[in-house]
Amino acid sequence: IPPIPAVDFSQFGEVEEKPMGRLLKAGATNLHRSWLNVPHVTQFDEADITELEAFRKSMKEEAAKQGAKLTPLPFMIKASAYALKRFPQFNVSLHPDGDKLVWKKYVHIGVAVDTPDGLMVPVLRDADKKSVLEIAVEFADLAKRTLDKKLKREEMTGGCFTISSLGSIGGTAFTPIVNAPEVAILGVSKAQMKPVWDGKAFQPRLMLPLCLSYDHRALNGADAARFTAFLAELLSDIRRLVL
Ligand code: CAO
Repeated sequence: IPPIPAVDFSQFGEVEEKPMGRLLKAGATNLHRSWLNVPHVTQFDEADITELEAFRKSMKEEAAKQGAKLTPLPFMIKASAYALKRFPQFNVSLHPDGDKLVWKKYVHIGVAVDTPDGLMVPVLRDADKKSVLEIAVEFADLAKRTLDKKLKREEMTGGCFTISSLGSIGGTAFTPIVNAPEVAILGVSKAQMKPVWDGKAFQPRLMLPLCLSYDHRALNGADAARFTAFLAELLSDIRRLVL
């Protein structure tokens, strides 16, 4: 790869050099490695979360009493775990020998957390076996300890699939980088009220943008379209999660 030439920026104006922190450097290495190794494609979809949002708001106080912050995220973790069980081809890693896929029988979900020192990805274990409330309580604790720099090493390893939610900040879509050796990552942008045609009239519906980047060596576009459409269906009617 042709290197980016060094530039003396001070010739253009005042500058200051500051060392990159350890976390920022480690993140840069991981992202660069994934970007160079993984042929990325991103599949976009939208979930109608109008009903989910009404339910979430009605449960927020009750969840808070148990120490959980009931944002859309715990529902997305649960729905992703459910979708990974339905589409196990998303719960694999390519074996380094290039001849095999490693199929995982467990469902551990990583969530990107923005910290002042850089990005960290705590891993919530066995998300398929936990309720949304249990996930919300556990993730609140994981996120707090991530920000307090109190995560244990084993709490940052073993992820099968990652969720990167920028929904509380904004944006309509983005293309997350796969957290290799995982083969897919779900990016979530900000839910927006949109006019949706119901066959007779436009209805105001709260639409959540989903952006699924995947490793095209392990998965194809049809897999990704099915997986994302299934996730959207689950989030549109979360009663499906108990089926
Ligand atoms: N659409 C609309 N609103 C959303 C939303 C979405 N997709 N997701 C969250 N919100 C709302 C929440 O409901 C909450 O509002 P209420 O208090 O009214 O319920 C508000 O935004 C703030 O949410 P939050 O940020 O406190 O909590 P979260 O569960 O959404 O996210 C965490 C937690 C840790 C994922 C987040 O703090 C974070 O770090 N995000 C950044 C991740 C990141 O940097 N990814 C990029 C990686 S690639 O460089």
